[in-house]
Amino acid sequence: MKRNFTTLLYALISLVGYAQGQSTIKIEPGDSHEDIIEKAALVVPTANQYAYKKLEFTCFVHFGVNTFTRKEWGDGFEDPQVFNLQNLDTDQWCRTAKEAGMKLVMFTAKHHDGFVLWQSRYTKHGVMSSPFKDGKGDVLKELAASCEKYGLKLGVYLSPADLYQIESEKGLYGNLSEYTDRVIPRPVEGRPFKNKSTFKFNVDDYNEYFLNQLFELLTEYGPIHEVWFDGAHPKRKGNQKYNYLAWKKLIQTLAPNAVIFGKEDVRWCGNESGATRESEWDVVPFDQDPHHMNLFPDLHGDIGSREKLTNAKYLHYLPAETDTSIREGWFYRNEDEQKVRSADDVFDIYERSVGGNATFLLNIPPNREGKFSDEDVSVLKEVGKRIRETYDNDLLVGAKGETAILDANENTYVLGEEGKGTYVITLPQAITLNRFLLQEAIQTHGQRIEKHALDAWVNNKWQQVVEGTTIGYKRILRFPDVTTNKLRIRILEARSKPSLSNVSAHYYTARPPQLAISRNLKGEVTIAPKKSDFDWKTHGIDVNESTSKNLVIRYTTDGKIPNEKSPIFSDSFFLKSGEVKAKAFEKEQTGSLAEREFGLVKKDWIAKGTIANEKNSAEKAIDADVKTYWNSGNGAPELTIDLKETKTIRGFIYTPPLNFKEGLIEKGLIKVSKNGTAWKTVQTFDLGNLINDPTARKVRFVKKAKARYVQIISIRGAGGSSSASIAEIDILE
Ligand code: FUL
Repeated sequence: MKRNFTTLLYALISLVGYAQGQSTIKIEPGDSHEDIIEKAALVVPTANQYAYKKLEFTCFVHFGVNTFTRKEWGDGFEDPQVFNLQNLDTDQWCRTAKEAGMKLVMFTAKHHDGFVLWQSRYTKHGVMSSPFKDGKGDVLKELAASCEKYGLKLGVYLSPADLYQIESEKGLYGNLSEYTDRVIPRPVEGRPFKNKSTFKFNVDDYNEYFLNQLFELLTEYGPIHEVWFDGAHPKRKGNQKYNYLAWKKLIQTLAPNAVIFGKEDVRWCGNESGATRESEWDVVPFDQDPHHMNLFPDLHGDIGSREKLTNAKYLHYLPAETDTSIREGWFYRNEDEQKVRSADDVFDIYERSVGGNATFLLNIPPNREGKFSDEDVSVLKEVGKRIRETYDNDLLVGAKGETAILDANENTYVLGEEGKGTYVITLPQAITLNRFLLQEAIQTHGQRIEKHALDAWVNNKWQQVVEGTTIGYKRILRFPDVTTNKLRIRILEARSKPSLSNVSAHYYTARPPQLAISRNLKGEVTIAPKKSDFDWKTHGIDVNESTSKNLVIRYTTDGKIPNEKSPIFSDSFFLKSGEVKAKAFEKEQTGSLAEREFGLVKKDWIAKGTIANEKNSAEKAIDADVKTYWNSGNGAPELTIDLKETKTIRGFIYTPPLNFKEGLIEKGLIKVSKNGTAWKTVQTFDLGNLINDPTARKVRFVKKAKARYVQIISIRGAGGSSSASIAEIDILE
């Protein structure tokens, strides 16, 4: 009886839900696991979230004092004079973003250093005190105008962490000020607002400052479509709390179409390297009602499978955003050392993120000329071209089957049976495809499909081409070329009745694969196609088998770009130290450049340091395996390495552990010695954003040093950690 009643109730909820956009559903005491899964199938995005999902590909722009100081994280002590911007071409940013197929620009109006890039009334630490247009410039204003000109939406990143407000004498961050009723915006003489709304909140000084600035950003730069709250904090002070519920009230009133990142509208995907989940669920379990929550912890790993929903108190629609940078690091540093992702790489992330039910936010950091650099521009143009050539051309045009999924209309859909559905598509003539795109009717039915497969009619029988898990807003299946005149989609597992709204077939002209360069402990270098490019080959197909027999890999070790005359890589070779560059050549095509710098061979080195346990011993820092790491535990956070011979060294590469967040060396010191007793300090170093972006960091010495012994000492661990950890240390000759 209960079953029938609940079914009826859900049918009702579902009807009401569809009409109202039920993006959060409460779990009632007594709801069984089955009931929870049925409820999960009813959670739909809000209108703002749905519009946001449709943006698909968006542009992050990190710009500020760090662009000029060449640092990853500023410290709040920057003199505004360093922001010596002579030229600014926001039209070029927007033109490029548009050509790449991006739909929104997300701008760092204030990063963690606290320097503001608009004419704020509430601080002097920003463009108003810089040489840029004699203190009259407003980067956000110019960007907003360019966005309008190119038909792009605008988003603002306002960092809650604010080192200027932490470090400066009269800084407001964590100043222990009283919570009192305050009117937002606080009037400033001679600078009236056109927008006359006011708000009253019971907040402290820093929250008031933050709200005043949000008010400026949301009312004076045209419609804002996304507000980005970064969870990263280089430092905290005075137990400063954030009154997010007040911030939200302001945003929802002043920018009613905006989604809020890092809170209850959009979530961080969990990494900054462009990694994507195999199953990206939009319906996430919560212990409390997310609409009343102030703090939103980052979510990692599996977050939405049936198992994860078991103990939910609330089910909430919370889509993922995949953010990564086109360059190493988030801010522009230089042209020669800071590597830029290839078009192959960006296109691959595009297919995995947009085609994996996430929104792709790619960072393009403008240079000190106020422009996107040429290399970044050419990569973006190429990516845009590939997206258009591949996805603007639907090979199913003229095909017969369920009209609702072939009509490219997001409002029509087919509803399957409970947990399954099979759809056959017949083509007027044979096509060759290697991409298949599927979309669920998430607007009305939410995300339901858990497993699906694509079959092709080949040699008079159905053959499974590929199998996938979740779909959601969009899934792009990638597989080797298949030629057929009949396709079949099978929904194999779903929560409730699956509802597909759109499918299309595409052909991507394969390029030579991206390459990965590695070196073992003995110094032997291997160059091979990068595995991640061959995701689809995890379905039983071997990488090397599928790589064309015509593929030739050529490489150099002299810094030159490999060409048709460079040596062919056939077997591993020994490299004492230096840089390897490689390219794949296949028929007339040349692949993208792979490059990697190696330090001295570490085979004979000896490393010493205190340890927390045997698993994380000192030699793990020099074993040429980034998956293992040294951790000092409670002992001194320092590691001493005996290179076994005296060398002239010019820097080092620090690789932090990937999945261990203790002891990441944010500020450190390097000492050298010729005999192991008399030590000389070479220099200190500062590395930012290690917790969220635990990638290898290169530190060049200002002056070369002679050393047989090298000591790395941690002065400050990320997040206040007192130990030191190293996955790998490489010493550059
Ligand atoms: C991180 C920040 O610390 C980085 O600097 C960058 O802004 C990135 C998008 O988020 O957490």
